[in-house]
Amino acid sequence: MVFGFEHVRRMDPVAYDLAVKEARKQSEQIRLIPSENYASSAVLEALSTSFANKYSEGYAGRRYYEGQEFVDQVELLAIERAKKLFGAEYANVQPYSGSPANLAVYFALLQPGDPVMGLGLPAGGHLTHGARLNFSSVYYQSHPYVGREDGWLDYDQIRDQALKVRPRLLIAGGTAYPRLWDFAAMAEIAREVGAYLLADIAHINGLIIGKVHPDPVPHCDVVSSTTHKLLRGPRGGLVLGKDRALQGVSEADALKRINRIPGRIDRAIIPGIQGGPHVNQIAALAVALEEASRPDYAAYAAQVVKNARALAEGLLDRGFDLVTGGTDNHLILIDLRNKGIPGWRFARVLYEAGIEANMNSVPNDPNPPLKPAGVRIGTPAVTTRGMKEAEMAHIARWFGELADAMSGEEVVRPEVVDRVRSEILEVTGSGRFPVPGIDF
Ligand code: DSN
Repeated sequence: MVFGFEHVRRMDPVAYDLAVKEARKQSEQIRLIPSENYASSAVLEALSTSFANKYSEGYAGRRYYEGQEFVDQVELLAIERAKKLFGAEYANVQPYSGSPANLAVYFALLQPGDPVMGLGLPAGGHLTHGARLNFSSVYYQSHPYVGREDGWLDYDQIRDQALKVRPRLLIAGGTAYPRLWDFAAMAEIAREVGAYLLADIAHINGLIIGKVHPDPVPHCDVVSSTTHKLLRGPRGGLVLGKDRALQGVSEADALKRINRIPGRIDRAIIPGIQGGPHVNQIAALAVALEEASRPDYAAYAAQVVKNARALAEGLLDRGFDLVTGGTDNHLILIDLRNKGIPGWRFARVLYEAGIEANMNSVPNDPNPPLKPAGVRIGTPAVTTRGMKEAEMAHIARWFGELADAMSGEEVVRPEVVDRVRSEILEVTGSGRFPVPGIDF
């Protein structure tokens, strides 16, 4: 049965059936998409509270609608918890998700046409870091940087490019970089060229909370994030950081909040790019932040990294080629060219066997984005289920067996896919690895 869906079942059996199928799938699979996770039952319940019914444009004490006494309190609760957890001087918890959070940063700090440098999409950046067709390259001048041939970032190379481009905004962060970010090095480059520095920590938020990744807050002008992924909150976004003055503002003007980054971020979010915040999402974030402040959260974050390392070692032992040769965080990027298997096809075969991953470009990928050479995997969701190094060894074995059962795009030994699928169902159905909010 699925958490609290009784009313949906009675009112709308069709929607109920789809929700049950999705829950069953999430429970039966090995979920390795590194940006996905399982939110707790408490977070899922908070999403369903009556806060979902309320409009609340504005900020605590400055709203356009009556009836905000509890909304104000729950938003301030989420803000205070976010500030404490990340050691930040301000936080805005209203962004609908990570992309609006980044849009707000651009809107707050830049003028249209300003040059921006973020990690290129094919090199592991995000759409909002300056990708073609995204607002970040349509309305701003995007000069993406890339890593080296082997996938590692080269901070000297980024510096050389920044000295030429002179970006107004430099972005640290990505969606497919398996190593640690050197925020201090990025801050030095930003300072040298007079850029604001944004750290987008959507992928690594939980590792920072768990202190298994360097902390961006002391180094960056702004930090943006999603609130799901490793953090295990609801789908949502967050902007936080130190309370710094805007560049070029006189000492006297810097005393006014609107000449400071927090004031600009607040104004960029509403009225700049959003209307009413999703207060139920903010309430659920408050719950997730409370969960992340508990001692067991640090252990979970550390285990995510241990699991990723164990999985990487198992894959290397089976002849998989990993971008940068391994991982320091929660994700692994596999380049399947040495196996002669297209990444997009391997992702599909993994799925048929019960493993959810996603196809992904690898550095210098000769293939188009919808037929990339790589597969991206990560350990947040399996770690939330309580899996450890022993289970990572099984997963690595399944990857090896499935790759060996293929020749190019073809599955030449379909019985292997069937066997792996039943082994996975045995593990996920054993009751040893429960999924929060789902009880089959
Ligand atoms: N969609 C996210 C990911 O999968 O990395 C990025 O926003």
